[in-house]
Amino acid sequence: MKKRMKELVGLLNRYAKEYYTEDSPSVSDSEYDRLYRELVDLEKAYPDDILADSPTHRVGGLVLDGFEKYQHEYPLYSLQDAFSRAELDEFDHRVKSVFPDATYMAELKIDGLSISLIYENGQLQVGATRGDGLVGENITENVKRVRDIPLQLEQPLTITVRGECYLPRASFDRINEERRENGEQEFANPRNAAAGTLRQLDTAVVAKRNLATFLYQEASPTGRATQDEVLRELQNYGFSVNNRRITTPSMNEIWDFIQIIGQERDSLAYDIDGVVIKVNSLAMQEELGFTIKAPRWAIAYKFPAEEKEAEILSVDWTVGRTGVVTPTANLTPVQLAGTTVSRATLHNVDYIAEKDIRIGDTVIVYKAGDIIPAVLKVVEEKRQQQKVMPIPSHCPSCGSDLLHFEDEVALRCINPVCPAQIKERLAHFASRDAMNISGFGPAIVEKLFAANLVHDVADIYQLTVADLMTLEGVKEKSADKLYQAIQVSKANSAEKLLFGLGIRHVGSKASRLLLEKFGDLESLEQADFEAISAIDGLGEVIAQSLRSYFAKEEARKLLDELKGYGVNLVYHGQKIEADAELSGLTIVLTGKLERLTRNEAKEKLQNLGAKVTGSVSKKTDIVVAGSDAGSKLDKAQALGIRVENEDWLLGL
Ligand code: 0OW
Repeated sequence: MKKRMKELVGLLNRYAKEYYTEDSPSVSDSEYDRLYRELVDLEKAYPDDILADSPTHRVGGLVLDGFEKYQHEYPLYSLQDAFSRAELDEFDHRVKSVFPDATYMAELKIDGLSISLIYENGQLQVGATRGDGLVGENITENVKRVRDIPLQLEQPLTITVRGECYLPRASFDRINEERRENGEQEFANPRNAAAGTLRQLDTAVVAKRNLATFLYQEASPTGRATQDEVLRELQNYGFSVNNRRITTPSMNEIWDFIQIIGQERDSLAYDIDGVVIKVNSLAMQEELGFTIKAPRWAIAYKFPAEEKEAEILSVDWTVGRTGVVTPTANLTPVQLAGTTVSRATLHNVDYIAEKDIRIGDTVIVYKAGDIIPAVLKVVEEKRQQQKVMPIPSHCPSCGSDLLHFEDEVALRCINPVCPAQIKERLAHFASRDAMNISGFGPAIVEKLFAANLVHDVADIYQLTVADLMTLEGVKEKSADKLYQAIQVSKANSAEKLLFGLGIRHVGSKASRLLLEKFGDLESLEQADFEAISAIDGLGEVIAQSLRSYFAKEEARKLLDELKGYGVNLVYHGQKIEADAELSGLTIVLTGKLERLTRNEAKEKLQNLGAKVTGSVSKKTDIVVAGSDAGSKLDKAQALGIRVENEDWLLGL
């Protein structure tokens, strides 16, 4: 029986690949279904013999109750953006000043979401989202239902690969058609639809939607010398790889390619938002290294935003969590970048004054990337007798006087108990990159606040299931789930709590750096201005903002309350000791290491307090040179910089 099952799986996978990727099925649907049913019957009769790459894994629904976190072995980086030829030339100059003979690879920038696929001995083990680049979500069950992702490779390889998962436009239109019919909210664009689908807890939904991928990177060590070879290798492994690409040393040729793609863009079967340009040689990539979030050897040219004319019908003023009051224009609906736009931001009062934007004006609206649409300028020649835009003098939420500080563009409500600000603060606290309390979105916050059940974030932890069930539309099951999500959030690592407090200028990256240094929130609360501003990557603005936040009595009280409810204030990651052996030293790695990977070496040095950079300069304290080290070693010797080898590193 096992033989017949193997035969059927082989046939069915081949036919499916022909059907989904080459659009040239060699059998009829009924023949495919007959073979498929024979396999299902055999798998029912011999469940222990079900093969790992059987197509029956790709259908049917398990309903998960959440996604586990997945710690990436190899970080996923983002890309620096370029919006002009001049910025590409700057990139070209930076690269050619280190490698005059560099050749580039230009690939389409698929507008989907990044996924990471981990295979062991040829078998798909994990599919994960990018998350913040270090920790993503484990979405393996959903990834198995993306038909062009192989469940089993031909060779028993152990590799980690990255690519973009996207929704073809045709499937996007079909799905929105369905959603329109059964009164659901339509997806704004294919990228949101792909993200929404992959984060579905009901995997049967994923199987129904025709998600697809284009792979572009091998993250695990590859024996290949260039990106071009990597793409060919990925194709040989059975992955979908996008073939619209060129390799050339000339930025002129890249620019011509970009123009051609710009013309072809609307006729592609999927959305792209630009062209990714990478140094082709992997050895050169390694030498050029990374900034804190993106490689120095790659850049994304983003196509310019599409623009349309529209009329301003009215303006809404909304209060954000820091009290900033933001103007948003309601427009006559226009089609922009594949979506219907009827609102666009006017940024702030200075922007309105500068451009003299008035209600009734015809304006140019544009949509750049995934920021919300914005009003660019007024079409002067269409102006009639519109009156100047009335600027509110009182907060639309609490009625307090609004202030417009000299050194700020924003209009601000400074009432600390302004309802709109409290609600925004609560929603931010529960958001994904903060305490990640699933189900605790703006709608729930609205109801809790209206019911006088919460006023500050600590109140969240005194809510009972009974409290939650008093909310309109909240039944026992969802009250329970929400209550559990709140309790689970107490165990978060403290950088998520710090970010959730919404202290001005303290974002999620700064929160991680601060907790790495101080280890827990109470030590941070005691830390002085100098200690904070001395942290690499932070500065005086953040230090000042933290000092003034913690100087207030209610901040101290809030921490005590949260601690009293059992909320964790301690960082779970590796704390870097202040007196660590290498603290304050700037170190550069170059050349090939025998026993450590580049990332392991970098992590070891960072955990000892060193700052690891990609290029040698006067500020460099130590260069660690492996075998056949390149120009950086020469530069270090020329500058008389201390040079160490891998043994020194291992001995730390
Ligand atoms: N969206 C894409 C794409 C691509 C990675 C390799 C290391 C850093 C960027 O088509 N073709 N190539 C890369 O190369 N990245 C892409 O997408 C990235 C992933 C995260 C941000 C960008 O969307």
